[in-house]
Amino acid sequence: MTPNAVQKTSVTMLGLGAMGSALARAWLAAGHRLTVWNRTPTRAAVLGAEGARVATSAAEAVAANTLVVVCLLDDTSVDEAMAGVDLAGRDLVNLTTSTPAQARARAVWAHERGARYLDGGIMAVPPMIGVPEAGGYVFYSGSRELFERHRETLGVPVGTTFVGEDPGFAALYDVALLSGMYGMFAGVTHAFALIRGEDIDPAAFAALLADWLVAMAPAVHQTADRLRSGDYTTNVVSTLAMQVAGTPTFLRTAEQQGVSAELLDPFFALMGRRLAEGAGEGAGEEDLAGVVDLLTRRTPRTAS
Ligand code: FVH
Repeated sequence: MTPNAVQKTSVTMLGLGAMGSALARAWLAAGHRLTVWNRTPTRAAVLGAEGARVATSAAEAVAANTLVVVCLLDDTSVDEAMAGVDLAGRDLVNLTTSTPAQARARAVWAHERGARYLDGGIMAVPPMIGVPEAGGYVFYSGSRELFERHRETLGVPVGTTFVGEDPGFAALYDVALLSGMYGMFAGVTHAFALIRGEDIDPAAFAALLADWLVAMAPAVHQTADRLRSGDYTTNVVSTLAMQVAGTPTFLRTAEQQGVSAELLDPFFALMGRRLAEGAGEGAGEEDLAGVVDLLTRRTPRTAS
């Protein structure tokens, strides 16, 4: 290190699964001093051979550095790994996938133990870590001051996006984006099932399907505009009435192809209900934005 070089922040990493190991390697590669701990020691030994200091317990790893990053399987494993560990004065950054309620409870839990807290939701898979051009990032929420203090260090493995001081927001954004992804995967699964038994090249079909999904992606922004303005009917191109009228064609096609419609049925049922219940309010002239409100009204909030 040159005399004027600023010492890079030392990091403690708890959890060396696929994601934790990728994060750890990125900090090591960038020249951060790293202390690691993993429940199964062999995984930590691999990182030790690459230059990390290996702690023999979570408590020892947490004691080593102020900045402690946690990336474990789930919220229960965080409880188990951190049981009895002294967190006083630590800056705890929890990248374990959680529900918003779990993240909020974890923030309270950390504060009660004298730690500052940031929650994170990772929008990347391990091969995207340390590869800026891959476009991965982590949603952060909780203490903005803590985020700003560690923004540079947290940005080493993957991009950072702060989404608010509510510690549950990173988890909420994470789960919301992944829910959109699963909806897309459900449609893709059904589409491939429809052509599965035919003399159609899946690769050629995939090119058409991928292009179609990209062409439809701007509908996400149109939905946002409608939810913001409350105007669900201006400039509607494909009305709900027209789309509901078309659903039997989709269901009959599935039947003719010997494909279960169980992925389509729930969404079609919601579309039909919005049309029926909102008939007096002109729901037939809407597109699909009204279904968002239908879901919101009918889904109870749960505690965790
Ligand atoms: N991998 C992915 O594609 C996704 C991408 C988006 C974000 N997720 C979330 O990241 C968290 C960690 O995921 P991971 O891929 O590292 O998961 P695993 O490779 O299965 O490693 C799990 C680690 O958790 C440790 N662990 C599990 N239970 C306990 C426990 N009771 N006490 C202490 N540690 C525990 C496990 O240890 P070991 O099995 O090696 O002993 C691993 O270190 C996760 O929230 C994803 O949703 C990843």
